[in-house]
Amino acid sequence: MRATILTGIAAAIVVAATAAACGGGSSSGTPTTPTSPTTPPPTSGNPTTATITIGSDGRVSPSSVTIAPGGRVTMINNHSRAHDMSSDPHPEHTQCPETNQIGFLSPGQSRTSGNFNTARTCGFHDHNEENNTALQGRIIIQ
Ligand SMILES: [Cu+2]
Repeated sequence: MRATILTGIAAAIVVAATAAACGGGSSSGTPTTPTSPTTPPPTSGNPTTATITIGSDGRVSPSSVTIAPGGRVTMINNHSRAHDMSSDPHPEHTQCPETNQIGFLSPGQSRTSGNFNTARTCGFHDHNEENNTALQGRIIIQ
């Protein structure tokens, strides 16, 4: 009689363990404490937008900007020549594809990047003047 009860308990434990194993992670069996439904992104205190101007002297100013994750950068071309603003490294432009949305800027033209969602540093350059350091800079996302 007693052995039967123990066997029954053992069987129940096996069933429970199997069910937990097959739970697919939906339930660990531990009561979950409700948390706030969405965790807001950490506010870094940095601005979500920044503007870089290519001046009449053919130099980017400022050459370095810092934005918060999710932010965007607008580049304005006030130079007399067109510039093709692209992500490092040249010529792949793969580091920060968001930068490549700025791309080719005719004189007087401006365009905004995509959203820089990942905290990192993104170098940029003029694809047509890849060695011109006056047209190089960085966008720091933090
Ligand atoms: Cu390039």
